[in-house]
Amino acid sequence: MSEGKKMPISRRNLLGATAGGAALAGAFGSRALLTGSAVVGAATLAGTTSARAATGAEVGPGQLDEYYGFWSSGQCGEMRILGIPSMRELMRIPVFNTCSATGWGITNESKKILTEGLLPETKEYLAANGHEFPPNGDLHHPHMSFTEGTYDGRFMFMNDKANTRVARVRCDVMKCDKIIEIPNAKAIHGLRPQRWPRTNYVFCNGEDEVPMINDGKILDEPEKYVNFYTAVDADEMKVAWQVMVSGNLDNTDCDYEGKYAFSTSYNSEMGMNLADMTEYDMDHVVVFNIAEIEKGIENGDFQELNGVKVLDGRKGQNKKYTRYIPIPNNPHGCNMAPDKIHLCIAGKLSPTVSVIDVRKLDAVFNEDADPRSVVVAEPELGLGPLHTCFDGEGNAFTTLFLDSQVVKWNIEKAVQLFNGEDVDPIITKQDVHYQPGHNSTVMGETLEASGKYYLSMNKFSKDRFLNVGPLKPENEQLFAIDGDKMTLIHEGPTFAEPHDAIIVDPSKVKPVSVWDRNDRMWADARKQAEADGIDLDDWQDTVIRDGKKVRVYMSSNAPQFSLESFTVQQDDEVTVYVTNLDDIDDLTHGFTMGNHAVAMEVAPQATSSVTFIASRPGVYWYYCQWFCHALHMEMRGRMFVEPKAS
Ligand code: RUQ
Ligand code: CUA
Ligand code: CA
Repeated sequence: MSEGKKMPISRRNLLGATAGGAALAGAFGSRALLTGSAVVGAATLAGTTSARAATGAEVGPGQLDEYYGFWSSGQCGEMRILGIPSMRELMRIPVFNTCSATGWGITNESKKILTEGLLPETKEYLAANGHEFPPNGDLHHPHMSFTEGTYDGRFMFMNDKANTRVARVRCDVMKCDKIIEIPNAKAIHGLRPQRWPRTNYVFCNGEDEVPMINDGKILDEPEKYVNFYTAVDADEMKVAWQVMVSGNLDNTDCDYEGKYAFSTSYNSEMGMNLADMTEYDMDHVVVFNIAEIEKGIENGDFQELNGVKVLDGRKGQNKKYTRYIPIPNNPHGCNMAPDKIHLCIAGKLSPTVSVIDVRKLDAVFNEDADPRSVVVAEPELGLGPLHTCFDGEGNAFTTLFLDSQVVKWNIEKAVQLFNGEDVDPIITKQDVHYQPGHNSTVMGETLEASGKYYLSMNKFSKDRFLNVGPLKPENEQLFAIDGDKMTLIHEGPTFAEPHDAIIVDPSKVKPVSVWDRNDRMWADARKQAEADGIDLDDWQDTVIRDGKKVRVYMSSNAPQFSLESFTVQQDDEVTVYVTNLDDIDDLTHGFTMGNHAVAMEVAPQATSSVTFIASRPGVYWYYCQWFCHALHMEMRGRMFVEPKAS
């Protein structure tokens, strides 16, 4: 191998816990290592169709899937819904992106959600750059709300690393209803809803540290850099509190008791470059004591920063809010096992997973026990461990990025090994293609975890698909788990770039097929209609002039808009409200105004609105953009813009 020349030691030794950090990072990123560990054309490729049938995972045409999959789309900024085990993509839910099909980022209803949670200084920045809201997002971690340790089907929560935002999607209609920007923190990465007693908080990691007063006066004084851990009130979608921490934050999880939350940090060094960030052999996991933090808020032990109550949980503050547990080495994944006891921290640059017994945390907080005393196992599993998921039977699956494998191992045996017993916790290793990041099992992050299917979200697809140019898709593989056997039943490309996914039993999620006419999504439209004397629940064909503002109310019934045409004056600000009066399953209409950059979805019984300036005189056709009827093409009408009197 070519890296052998540069570093005359084997990469397995090199990645052992004792090697120097910077050297490790060099090896981790090296091109040669990346390609060297790929298993090209492995036997697992063959016969996935028959494998699917053999494992009972075949989903024929017209058959429904067993499970929902809720998918991140990374830098595409949307959430996706897949069917498991077919891996068919069922829907895309726009969140941090814009969407031409649904009008997300175009309609007044979506623009309100995209803008109302932005900080004033962000709005100023965006205005200076010709935006109303960030046109991009980077959605890594979608997770469902919990009640008593399992999914309750109310909401999905997700992060935007790119613009430091947190969003919520309503699971009844599968639409985003809230997006907030998090003050103080930079780059929200890890995100996890509280499990117990219910999701009162959504825990959010700020990945990037910045000077405490970030006003352009401080650059190279790392001691003045801080990082923020944020708890968002899940019902209100407002920041409840923040804790200032030492080191940066990567991934987060919490326990099954509502007592502790946890964050991994790969930069305990507070380094500003790669060499510095990998200097120490040990980084840490920060443990947050929820009850003590709430007490601290109550007792006024906080400072107010940009409207947020911020507690000081930095190292050496000797307060009860946080503890720092040393963990090797630039750790990444942070995953709580459904046994309610074991927290698994993936070592990334260390070939180990550090297992923390959360029952031992009380002693660390109350009796100042040695923080490392909570580590009850640290099995060596392979190279580049990133994330762990669980089967509900005491076993864990950890992705090995560098080895391009998943390792299935037994938690209890790992504890026994740590205690000096002669046991091997590793059950099996399975090749995947290639370089896996996240993984998931069915209901794996809940008390109802099952090992039925295993999802491997691989970062590289290389030679697995027809070449589509320099930019390659990612590759996702689904395995059926039967005892200790893992059988590949699906692999398929995905566009940029699913990071994380959860697999949810359909008994937890009950979306509607037709909107409630009183839904709060269009409360503003309803208010305006009332003021204008319009009944939004009935046939509408009214144009209201209000100075330079014109409000056009129309309803739709397949295959017709109630207004065949309407007339406005040049430079009027026109708002079109369309209400879909059809209440039949799957009868969505749309509204597209030709050459006006206006398009939106209007699902059964929904109201949507859009506002634009009619700056060009002439005739413009509007049409229904969702195929709804045999006469769908005929579902159109004209806007007539009269020229300004000169
Ligand atoms: S992180 S590959 Cu953005 Cu979820 Cu681990
Ligand atoms: Cu209505 Cu197409
Ligand atoms: Ca480090």
